[in-house]
Amino acid sequence: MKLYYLPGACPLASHIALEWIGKPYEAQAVGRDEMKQAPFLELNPLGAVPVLVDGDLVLTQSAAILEYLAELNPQSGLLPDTPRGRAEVRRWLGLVNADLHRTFANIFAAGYFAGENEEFQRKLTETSTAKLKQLFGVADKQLEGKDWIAGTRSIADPYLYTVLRWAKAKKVDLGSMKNLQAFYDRMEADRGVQAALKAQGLA
Ligand SMILES: N[C@@H](CCC(=O)N[C@@H](CS)C(=O)NCC(=O)O)C(=O)O
Repeated sequence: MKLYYLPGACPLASHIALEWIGKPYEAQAVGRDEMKQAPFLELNPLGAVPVLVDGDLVLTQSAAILEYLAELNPQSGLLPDTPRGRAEVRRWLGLVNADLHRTFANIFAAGYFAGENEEFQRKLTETSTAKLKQLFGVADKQLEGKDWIAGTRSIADPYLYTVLRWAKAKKVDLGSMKNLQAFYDRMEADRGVQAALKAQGLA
């Protein structure tokens, strides 16, 4: 099984999940230019990571990869065994993948979405930052009295950690969100998280 990644980008979530699962895997860094050219485009026509290759399966999309890894490895406990438990995990995975990650894209690629006009870019970054704070606020509230976003450790946690790293890099002020800060600190202290960060050259 092989995971293609760009250091610090969204595949970090799958990388941490692979560490938590504890079975052998390969991780292959891909450069930004390499992603937009053959042969990588044959793996993912969108020219993006993550890509997970498992035998003849070439899987893209973080949420699909994370669920696949969890379902292949039920002993990991990363996806609960009840419909309600799985729905909870998917709810928080959805918040991270479809809302937080998507909103960060506006900031990372402001020039792409807002065009050359710097004022449009500034406005897009400002409104997206405000939206991120609202979304992180929901996660912070959910974490009150909990160690993990869905109640038990799941595939949603490494993805939440990954976007929290982006919040720090982009100086999104989450200073008042104590539960998220405690979650971030717990994840930083985790051996699997440390191993994935080290493998990506981030620690
Ligand atoms: N919806 C996809 C998004 C994948 C994505 O945006 N990947 C980013 C890294 S976080 C990427 O490869 N960006 C390179 C680019 O689009 O040029 C997912 O959830 O996996």
